[in-house]
Amino acid sequence: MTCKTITLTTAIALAGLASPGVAQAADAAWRAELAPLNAGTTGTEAGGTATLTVSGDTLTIRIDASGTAPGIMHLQHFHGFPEGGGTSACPAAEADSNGDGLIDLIETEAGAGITMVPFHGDPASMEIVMDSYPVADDAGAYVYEQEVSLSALEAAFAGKFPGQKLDFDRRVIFLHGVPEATDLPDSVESLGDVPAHVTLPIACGSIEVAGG
Ligand SMILES: [Cu+2]
Repeated sequence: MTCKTITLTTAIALAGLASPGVAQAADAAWRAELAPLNAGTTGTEAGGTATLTVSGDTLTIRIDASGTAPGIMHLQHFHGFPEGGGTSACPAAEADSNGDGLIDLIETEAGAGITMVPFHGDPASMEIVMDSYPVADDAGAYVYEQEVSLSALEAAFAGKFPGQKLDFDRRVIFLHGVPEATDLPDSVESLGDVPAHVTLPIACGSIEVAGG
């Protein structure tokens, strides 16, 4: 009787170790609550929720956005510091270093770092200028969901930012973009020759490990 009980217990323990389903369910997840930026110019409270979920080699990126300018494409990325181990922060009002009333992309760099991984149709390409970012519907909302190979993204990321790992919980997510007709002062800076209305930050959130 005693012998039989031990055998049964051992069998259950081994089954638990061998079950791939258990390991998959325990994979990692992160979350960011996106709060509005430059709402005085956008005229809306852009924001939403982003989740990053890893299951095996699949990273699923999902962003539920609302309050964004309707009918236009919205660039979205995680930003971070390309060197060192610093943790990015979303900009506060003081980030408006030139005092023009707007926090432009360049003004976010001191606290948040630079554009790192694009959330469009092919994140592992690491190409920032693409036309496959999400387009907001007539109500100013969109849902972006993209699966990407985690190992491919890690390799591409390490190639572009040597010595850096994805380290999601040190990064922030930005949503960008206001209509072309938006009256922006000339002092609003952008990246390269990308127009300022395309890169103007409209929401930001810190990525944090999701509970559970
Ligand atoms: Cu960005």
